[in-house]
Amino acid sequence: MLHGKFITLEGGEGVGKTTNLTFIKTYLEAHDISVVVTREPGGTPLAENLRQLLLDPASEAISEHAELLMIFAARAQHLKHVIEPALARGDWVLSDRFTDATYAYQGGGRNMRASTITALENLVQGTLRPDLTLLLDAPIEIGMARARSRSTADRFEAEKMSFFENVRRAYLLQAELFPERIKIIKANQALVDVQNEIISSLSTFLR
Ligand code: T5A
Repeated sequence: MLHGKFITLEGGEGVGKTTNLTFIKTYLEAHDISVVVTREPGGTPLAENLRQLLLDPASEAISEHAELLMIFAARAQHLKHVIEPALARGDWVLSDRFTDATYAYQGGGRNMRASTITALENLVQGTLRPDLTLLLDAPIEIGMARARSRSTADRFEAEKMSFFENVRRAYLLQAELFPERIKIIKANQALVDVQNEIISSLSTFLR
């Protein structure tokens, strides 16, 4: 039995996921909720090693299937060693990205079939899905400019703008398919306004 709630934060490059993670944790803790903050790809030593390989622009050309399987291999470790034990304890889990990112990047960006991703999702996750997903959405130029002002491009950030347009479209499609779970937050506004929208979604969820 999983007693905690599973919240994921999603969106394209530089939309403010990492910035808002601490804010959400603090908000939940103020409501007496114990929160485990984590991220994908990553969250365990093995999964963080896979993350490094996936993001390193110096990695050999990674085939689309290899990329997809590395992401789900990292996710399988993350679920078994971090997410499921935390939820079983009754903690809430707050993850910077999860499987919606796979539908967006590998599905939208790399044009892989949704049915292939769904098959791996069912294999690795069983019936586990996030309880709430906050999708930070902004025009891609805004997110890319923010991401580039902060660090050099990783293997994904080095993709063409059309890749990120497809990623954004695929995220918005996920939100259309799962309107009860995925709440869109407008990320192209001042941080305080972004955070007010986040609070509004969280307080509805808590009720
Ligand atoms: N990936 C991941 C897949 O392909 N498939 C998968 O299944 C998964 C799980 C992971 C990469 O892996 C890929 C997708 C990714 O390319 P990542 O580091 O998790 O990489 O993702 P990034 O999007 O690259 O993370 P970033 O840190 O670049 O973006 P964030 O976290 O969205 O943005 P953040 O919070 O760091 O903010 C960026 C800058 O903008 C400022 C911040 O201060 C910061 O400087 N900022 C704002 N400025 C003005 N107004 C606001 N409202 C602002 N909000 C933030």
